[in-house]
Amino acid sequence: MKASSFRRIIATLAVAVAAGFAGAAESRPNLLVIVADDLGHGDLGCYGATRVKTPNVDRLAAAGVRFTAGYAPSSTCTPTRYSLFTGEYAWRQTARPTSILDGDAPLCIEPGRLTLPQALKNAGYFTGAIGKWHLGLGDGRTPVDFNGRIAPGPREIGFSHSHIIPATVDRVPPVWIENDRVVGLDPADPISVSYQRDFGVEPTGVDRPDLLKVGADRQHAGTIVNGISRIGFMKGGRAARFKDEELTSTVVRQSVAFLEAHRAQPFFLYVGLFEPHVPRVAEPPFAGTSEVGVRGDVIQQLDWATGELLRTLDRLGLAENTLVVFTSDNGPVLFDGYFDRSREDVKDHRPAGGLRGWKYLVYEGGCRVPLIARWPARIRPRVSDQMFGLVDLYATVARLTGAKFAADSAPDSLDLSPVLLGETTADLRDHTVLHGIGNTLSLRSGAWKYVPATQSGPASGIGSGANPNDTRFAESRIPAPQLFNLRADPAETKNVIAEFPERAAGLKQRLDTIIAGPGRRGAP
Ligand code: NG6
Ligand code: CA
Repeated sequence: MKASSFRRIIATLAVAVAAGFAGAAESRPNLLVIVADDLGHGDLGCYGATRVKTPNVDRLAAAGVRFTAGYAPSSTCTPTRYSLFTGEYAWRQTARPTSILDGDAPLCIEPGRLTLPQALKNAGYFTGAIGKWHLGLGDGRTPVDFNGRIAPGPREIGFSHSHIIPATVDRVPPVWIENDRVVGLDPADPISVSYQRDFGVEPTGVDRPDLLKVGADRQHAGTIVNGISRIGFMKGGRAARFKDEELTSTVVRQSVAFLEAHRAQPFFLYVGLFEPHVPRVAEPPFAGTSEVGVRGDVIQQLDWATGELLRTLDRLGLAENTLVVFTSDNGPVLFDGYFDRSREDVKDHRPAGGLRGWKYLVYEGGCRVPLIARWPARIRPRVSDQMFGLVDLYATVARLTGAKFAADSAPDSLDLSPVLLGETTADLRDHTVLHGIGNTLSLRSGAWKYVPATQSGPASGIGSGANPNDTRFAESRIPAPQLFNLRADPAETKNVIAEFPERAAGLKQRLDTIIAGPGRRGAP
């Protein structure tokens, strides 16, 4: 062997050994997971948007891996976030409802379960959840007591610290909960909540539309808080009610404080941003700043919030070894109950980036979401077309952090760390199941997508009070099965099932097997 080759081998070994040591000791990354709400595949500059400016998220993407085939396992919030934290498809779990939850619904993740936050906590991480929760609170045996201790909640599934809103901004009660207590509650003015009946003491969108900042449909015409009628009814808790115009600043302030407080130990911070979900209310500096109306304004606000978190990591010297994941819980929607002109103002901006369908649906527009991961220490900047599911974050992070979890505790989660780190160009996830309202499921496998017919329509899963005949949900009724070739037809325009009946039958069988199976780490 020539001396130069020998030297090269020795040098390579030295690098490998050094990397091995780093892997064992200080390379355990911090984890910051930012989940936007209803942000579409085409809503960011780095995914092609031009009328909405998102320089901060774009910079994040340029310094990390940007996935073009990132998937939310469901086209609505609760089931997606359930999967993110458990590594299990939400539809597998039938003991607890995981459809779009109301503000007084019970916790949908079993307390004590080895969730992603719990596994990281066990591994010595400080864990926090800030912003949108929407996974339920309380045990369901007694109604949630918003005036007392609210448990089980984030803490019982592994978050040491939390500062959350219970469900969606458009649902009562519009309050912050820190750990297990409503923030700023006056005991002399207790909160009552009902999704069935109006207490008759506070104005609603039905009887006092003159008080509204923005008009709403019947489902969103419950109790008026801060000039916005919500889903559901409440009374009391006046001092604790949030102002929509301050929500994002609060998330930023709380998140910055969390990062400052826990900079010295490994941490996992989950940040649930509210934009661009309804009701869309821009904080004053962002109002009127985009070319496409209020929905664009609040996306630009979300970009600012993301930038503040990234700047904090820089300031604290944490950026290099923090894995930042930025994504969305489901696809976009323009009209979702409030007449805020998002539909009228959209111009040629394409929230779903040209994909078919929207939030609520099993088509690509409902589930394919922006997904960006930055970890300067280990991830090489690039764009990846490999599939990556939000359900895979659990096993992937467990591998990267050394957190222990039992395989059966995250049955649908694949360790995609080689994909994340760019060590392979193979599609380690070669299929994914997608869930929509009405408990519809579809299967993407390689280039193909199979969409079964639905029997029932969207009777379940849209939350209380929703009108199943709403045109938004029309496409969730699928009269005959469909097959698409996403490589040739990414927008799912051409049902080719008549040309490829055997392929469709194969996919149907595979979907049935996955549904029937217990879920495994790996393909069934
Ligand atoms: C729906 C609401 C919608 C939104 C959604 C949850 C109606 C008609 N629509 O039921 O406004 O709150 O639930 O969105 O009630 S999600 O992103 O949290 O899943
Ligand atoms: Ca959502």
